[in-house]
Amino acid sequence: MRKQTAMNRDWIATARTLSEALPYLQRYTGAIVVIKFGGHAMGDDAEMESFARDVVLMRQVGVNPVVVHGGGPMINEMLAKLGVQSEFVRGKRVTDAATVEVVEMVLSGRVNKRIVQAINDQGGRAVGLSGKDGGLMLCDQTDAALGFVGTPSEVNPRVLHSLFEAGMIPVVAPIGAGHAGETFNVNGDTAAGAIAAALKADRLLLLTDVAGVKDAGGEVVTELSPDHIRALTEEGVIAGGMIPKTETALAAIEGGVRAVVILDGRAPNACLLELFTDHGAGSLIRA
Ligand code: X2W
Repeated sequence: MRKQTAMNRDWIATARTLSEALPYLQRYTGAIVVIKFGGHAMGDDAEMESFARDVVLMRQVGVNPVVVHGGGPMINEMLAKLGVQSEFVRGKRVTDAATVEVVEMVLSGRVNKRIVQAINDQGGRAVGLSGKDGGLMLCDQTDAALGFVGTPSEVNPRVLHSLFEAGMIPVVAPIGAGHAGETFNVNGDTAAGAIAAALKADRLLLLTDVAGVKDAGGEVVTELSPDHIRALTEEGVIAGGMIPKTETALAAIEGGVRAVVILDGRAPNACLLELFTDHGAGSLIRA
């Protein structure tokens, strides 16, 4: 039943919000937005549902979203169950032959299909794939000491364009193929950056579990240039887990991505706030 008595003001605000979104909806029609959805940003079923709704809404208003996911915590859990030891060197998992089998199983199987299902449950049409499918992401070994960890050397986004044309939402697991048939474990941020660059994406959204890039006083910086990022890194203000994110952002911009946003994926409707409101979210990085 339509109610026009109580709560009148809330409905008026809802309509105004939609109206105010018009210029943003127009700006992003046909845009390619790559969303890196990290394992730490995934949260519980309610948070997954909220993320999926945002992605489906993007697609509904004419954006071409691509989800590139991680799943580090889920890999850790499975390795622990199987009694396989695992360690990280500079943010990358040392990956032997036994580990890469588990990584592929968890990322391309469990995590990828959970996201696909969540998007489909919201009325979207998601297609799960990894860097192996359609020759999407070929890799070289990053460093012999890391084993089967790959650095993308060739990204062929044709399969993604076919999915856009069919109205589908690609959901990509960060697994790459080697030139000699190897399977490579690729850091999720690295994979998202390489795919965004190959697509010359309008936006790369790096969803994490922190609010953005912080300055020396601990305040989130809402807009930064690559030079500003380099200065904050030299000063040691950008440190730890933020370094791979900002490195990915710089490489993506260098590769032709228009802008990168580092934002908290657990915040409600983080992607919509960033794309479709004046407020924005997190830290926007552009040249
Ligand atoms: C990552 C891939 C998953 C990932 C790993 O094995 O954990 C490497 O470290 P998050 O959730 O985005 O951290 N690969 C080489 O990146 O997951």
